[in-house]
Amino acid sequence: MHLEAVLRSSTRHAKPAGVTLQYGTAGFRTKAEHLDHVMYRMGLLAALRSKKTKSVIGVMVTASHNPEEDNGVKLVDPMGEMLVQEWELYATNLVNAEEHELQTVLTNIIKQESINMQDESCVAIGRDTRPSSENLSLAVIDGVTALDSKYQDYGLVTTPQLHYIVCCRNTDGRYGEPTVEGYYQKLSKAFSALAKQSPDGGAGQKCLSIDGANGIGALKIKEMEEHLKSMLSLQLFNDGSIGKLNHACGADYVKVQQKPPEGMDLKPGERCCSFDGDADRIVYYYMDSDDRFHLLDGDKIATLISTFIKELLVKVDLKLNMGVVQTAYANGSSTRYLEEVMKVPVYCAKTGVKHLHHKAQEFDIGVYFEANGHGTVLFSKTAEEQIRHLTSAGANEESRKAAQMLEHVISLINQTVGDAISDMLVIEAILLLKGLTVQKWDEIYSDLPNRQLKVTVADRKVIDTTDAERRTVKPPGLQEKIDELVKGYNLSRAFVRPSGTEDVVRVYAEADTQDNADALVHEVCLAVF
Ligand code: 16G
Ligand code: ZN
Repeated sequence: MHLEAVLRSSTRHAKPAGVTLQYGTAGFRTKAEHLDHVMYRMGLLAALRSKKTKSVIGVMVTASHNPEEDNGVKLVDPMGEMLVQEWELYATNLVNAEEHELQTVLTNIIKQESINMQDESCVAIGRDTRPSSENLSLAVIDGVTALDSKYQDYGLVTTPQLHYIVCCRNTDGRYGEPTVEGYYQKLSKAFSALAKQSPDGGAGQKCLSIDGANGIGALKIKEMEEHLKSMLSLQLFNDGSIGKLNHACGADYVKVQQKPPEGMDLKPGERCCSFDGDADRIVYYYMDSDDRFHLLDGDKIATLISTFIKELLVKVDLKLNMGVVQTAYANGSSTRYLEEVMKVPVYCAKTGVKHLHHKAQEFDIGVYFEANGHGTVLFSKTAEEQIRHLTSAGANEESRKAAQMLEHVISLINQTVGDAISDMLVIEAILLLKGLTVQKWDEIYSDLPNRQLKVTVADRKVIDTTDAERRTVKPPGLQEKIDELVKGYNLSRAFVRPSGTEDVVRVYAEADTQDNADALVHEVCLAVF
């Protein structure tokens, strides 16, 4: 075993004694200056995971929508999915081991997983545009090479691009070419094929304004745009040239604040969208002629996409089951619309992509979106095969055409993880094909007014939840209090949950009016103290 080399290099990435972190919902996340040892050790763990799975493993350096001063790291498993849960525990143990314990913790993982250290390994590394990301990714590389593992540094990529690349590398190119260029080609080809089917070939569609959150998404959408040629007219704001990453902009800001980002010139009726800091989330919005802001969040996106797919499924006459997965944050109106009007089964999962992704895998076609704009569509092997078969063997022209459209949607959607660029292209294609304006899309159903706040408490772990985070079981009496408060309003709902990424408790409420939603959320906040 080469652990001597590991320990030697570790002195260059020494862990400050006493610091502890947890591999949370989206990996490790904290102030960038506390992450050097974490990166080094995640490099080690990625190499071990690669040996164990005999596959390429991804390491993404990013803190997504969090402030520019923060950073973080997450591992990507062979098929481009999130790291399996059992290894999250190894990650936490490895990162929290003091220097003198490092060897023991590593040896334990190797033993427990029966890893053959002679096996080959390879790690794919990507990073966002944060000033700290480059050095932190070098620390990852030090960890990877300390275990004699191979690596490929993909440099500046969006999180979903790295997930895509990892999946391609492990499926012999069946998912696509494992490069950023291959990603652009796959997506632009599929988008073009869909756009061509629209009544006027897309000529009538107005320009889309994009808020790039001053991050990696802005950089990459410029590259994507070159591949899209004139098929889609885009105008980019917050491209990183002046503004600070995620500062008063980006998908999270727009969703939580329920207002447009700064740095964007919004004209009434214009279709706009915001990416988050690593481009795995997207939300749409527009201003109406009365200067009122309208948000089309992950729930509206899920509704648009699942309705479109369901209509195509009817045309191809395939009995594939489709389900939509949401979280507790899903607007009550969206759930009602999907279940009652669309007759699509809806499931609620815990917050965090891995939970939604996992649930969505149970269906032939699983559509999952968090209200915050993270989501995608998963097609089972059976679904893909049946659809492909019908592209040539469909009963009639209409069915063949619908099957072809579904096939292009399969190519256009990033099935490994939510992807702002890919989701944007799917949405734009649907709007084109259906001849929908953003206003018409918005009118499909009306959101219940809602508000979310965060409360800082001494220990967020005193709150424990059940029923996909919709009810609390601890501390005693809290749920009864919330139930009582909710009763005071119409069409109301509220829940509290400990954040998985910050040291806070999140509180969400919805009700018939914005005033009532605001009043309810404040009352529930007080009950949490
Ligand atoms: C992470 C999750 C996101 C979730 C958010 C909730 C991934 C890739 N990202 O950003 O899906 O909505 O955490 O944060 O899983 P919270 O627990 O702090 O509310
Ligand atoms: Zn993100």
